Amino acid sequence: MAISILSAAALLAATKRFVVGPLFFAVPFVMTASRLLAAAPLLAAAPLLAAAPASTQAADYQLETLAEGLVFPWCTAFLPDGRLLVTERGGELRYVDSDGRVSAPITGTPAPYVKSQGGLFDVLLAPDFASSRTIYLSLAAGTPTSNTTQIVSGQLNGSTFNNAKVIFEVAQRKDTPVHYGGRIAWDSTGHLLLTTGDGFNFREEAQNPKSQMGKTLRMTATGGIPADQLDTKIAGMDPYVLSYGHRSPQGLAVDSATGLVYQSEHGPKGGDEINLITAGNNYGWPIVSYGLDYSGAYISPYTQRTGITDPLLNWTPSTATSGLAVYRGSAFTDWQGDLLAGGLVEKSLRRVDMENGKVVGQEVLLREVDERIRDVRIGPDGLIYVLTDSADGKLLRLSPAPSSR
Ligand SMILES: [Ca+2]
Repeated sequence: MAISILSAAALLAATKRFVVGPLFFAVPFVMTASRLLAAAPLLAAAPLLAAAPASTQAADYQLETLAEGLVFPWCTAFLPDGRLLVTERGGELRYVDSDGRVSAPITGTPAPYVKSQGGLFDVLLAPDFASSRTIYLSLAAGTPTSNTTQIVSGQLNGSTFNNAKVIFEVAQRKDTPVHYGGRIAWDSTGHLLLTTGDGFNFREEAQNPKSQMGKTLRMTATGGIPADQLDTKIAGMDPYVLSYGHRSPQGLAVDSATGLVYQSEHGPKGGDEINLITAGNNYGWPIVSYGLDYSGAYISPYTQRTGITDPLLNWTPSTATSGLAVYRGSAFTDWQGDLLAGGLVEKSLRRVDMENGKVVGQEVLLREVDERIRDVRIGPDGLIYVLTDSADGKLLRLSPAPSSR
């Protein structure tokens, strides 16, 4: 693949999510009546496309700070003994116990490439963790001029991580420290899913069938090609690819009740998306985007095109969506099947009200916390766990307010 040098200005733009500029068309697109009509069903389904937040019902939940002093925490996972694992982007993996005590770093974990958005990302337990002690870590790996997204497996034994093994890495390497993807999850068939980004400077790779960048990838627990890999119906498609046309996906969640796979990704300036992932589908980037420029005009004239799957919803302006969960649990009885999505820039947790596979409303939570939200997970107790994104990052827990129980 072509390697280009990312300028300091572009890096700043990538990091701070400033305007990226026109994708294909120098002349700003003006929304026409016909396009407005075409967009109407989506607008109706996603009433919060405008900047005004929906009602915040903080009284419905109570908030506890379980732990603080985490340095840019990225992901949390639940251990069978009641403790949690937390990754920090700088490369540390730690335990948090039920009293909120944060352990020293677990030793033996792989050293990520730490720069800008790069570092240690997700931690995921093997389904047989109780006997195998196997966990999976996703991370940025490599050097400033040649880096990629990796998955490393190993065994967690007390304060050490043993038998570290790279089971998969994105084949294409790049020279940018951004847009790694890096979310991992088990699908309903026991295969491993990985989101990958477009590397910011390589957005055409998201449409390149031979590239693993800008995709959702599906693999076996040891990083192989699944025997039942679904036919993507595209000649020459990389055999790991489940879906393509993604930009910077930082949320991935599998509904434990239905097996449906949801993914969230950052748009350029606006156009953040939640997608329902179907094998073989093209999600559009960079051919279509709901992203806008500062004038409010469309960057691309295309928000929809034949053969491209629409997002379930898009957020314009961007929330800078990060972390995604499907609520299944006994604590919030009215929220079954709803999506929860963190927002870094919006400093929010969005609850997306789902009914029969459709978005019927949204609620903006946690604005009172005034923190960038990096990750959201549902605990085995049905409570909602959230990580804030800062040098003094917090692990928060939401439970129903006593009055709403
Ligand atoms: Ca899209």
